[in-house]
Amino acid sequence: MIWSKEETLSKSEMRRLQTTRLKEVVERVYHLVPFYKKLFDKHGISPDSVKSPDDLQKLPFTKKQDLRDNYPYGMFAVPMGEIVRIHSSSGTTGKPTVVGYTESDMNVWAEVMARAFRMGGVTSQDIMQNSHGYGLFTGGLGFHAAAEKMKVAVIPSSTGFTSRQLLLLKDFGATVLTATPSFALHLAEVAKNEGYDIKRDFRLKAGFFGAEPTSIGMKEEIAKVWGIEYHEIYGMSEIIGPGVGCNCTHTRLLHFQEDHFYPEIIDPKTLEVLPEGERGELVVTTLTKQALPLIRYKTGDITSITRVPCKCGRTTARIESIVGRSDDMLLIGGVNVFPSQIEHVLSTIEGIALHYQIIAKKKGYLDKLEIDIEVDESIMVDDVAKLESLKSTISKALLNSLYINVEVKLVAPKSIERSEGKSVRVIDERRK
Ligand code: DLL
Repeated sequence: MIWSKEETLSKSEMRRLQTTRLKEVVERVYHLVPFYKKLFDKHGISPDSVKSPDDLQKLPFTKKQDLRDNYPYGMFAVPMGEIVRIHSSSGTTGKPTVVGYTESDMNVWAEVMARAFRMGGVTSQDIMQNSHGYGLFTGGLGFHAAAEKMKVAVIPSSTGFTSRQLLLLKDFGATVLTATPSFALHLAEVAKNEGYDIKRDFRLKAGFFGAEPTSIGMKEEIAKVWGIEYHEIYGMSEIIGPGVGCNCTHTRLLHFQEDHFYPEIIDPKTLEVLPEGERGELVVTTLTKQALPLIRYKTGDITSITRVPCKCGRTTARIESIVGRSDDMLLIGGVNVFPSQIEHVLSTIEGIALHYQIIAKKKGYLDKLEIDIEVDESIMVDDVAKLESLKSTISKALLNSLYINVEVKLVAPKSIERSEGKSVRVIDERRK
């Protein structure tokens, strides 16, 4: 079941639509957003020199810092009277990034989310428990508004209150769960501890998870414990929120809603556009956004793109799951390490739980990586020989796959703090 005809356009039809929309957005930003007028003038670019997506490469990038410099509303292209919703993302430093939506933007958002829901077979017969945080984070209200528009009964349970969430999940009979992957795993863990029989007590058939890089192992674990079809959903507030990409049942790659968001993959160092299939930083130009149109927005997310058609019949470009953020990447003694690579290795090892914390430190002049990992409850914490052998297995597996020595510390079950929203897996003590 495919939600809209734009998902099945031929390459030339898609290109024509993107070209028309691109020309419009470039004109709009030049005339309506002083930041873009100044930027284009500085680079000697006139809006009418952009005639197709091939010309995008002439245009400069927009960075998160530009939004911060124009805090809060300086990048908006419409008067406040047309804004119907404001969200923001907290970021790690300084001021939040503020994003706004017109009514038309809200419709686009609901449309791309509806496409995603349809990829997971969601219909108006479903009941969706939305365990994303409600508030400035786009996860809560983004899922909520789209579900309502599709006439899906939505339970706005938000995050936290895990025992109560489980009670609702069971008694209200949700068939679809949406949450961050780490919260979905935490819910399953608490369900087991509280004596629920997951297969018998719950009616879930599918789940939509995203907002944080997640290894294949962790996705499989979530699908298995809940007995559901796992759908990954991608997005970011600046582009619209969740719904920019999602995988259908035929692929792990995420269908990218390229009639609304034009994707490019660039080399994060040289900033050159990379050929299809090569991994680099995702850059997005919004093609239909009214309130906050962005030209060549550097997302910081590392992925690759393919235009090979999918078996499901959708023709949209697909991206691989986000490997990590370029600013999340740890440089350990000159070796690039993404937390998701570490998680992938951990997910292949028996005897540990997927709850861990990565700590980067300096020892003298050298970088050191430490990982604290919870042992599985089945392991006796006083079985020293077993623990030593487990530690050695983990260190060897990490060395083989990442080419770095990692100091592994096994910690007691449930000793690492659980997250209700996006998990913080990495502490980089070198930044202090
Ligand atoms: O996280 C929107 C969202 C909500 C997506 C719920 C999916 C589900 P922000 O808070 O602005 O928006 O954070 C955006 O989160 O640049 C990525 O680094 C990361 N991210 C989002 N989806 C994924 C994903 C929401 N599927 C930032 N895999 C993005 C990995 C993701 N990382």
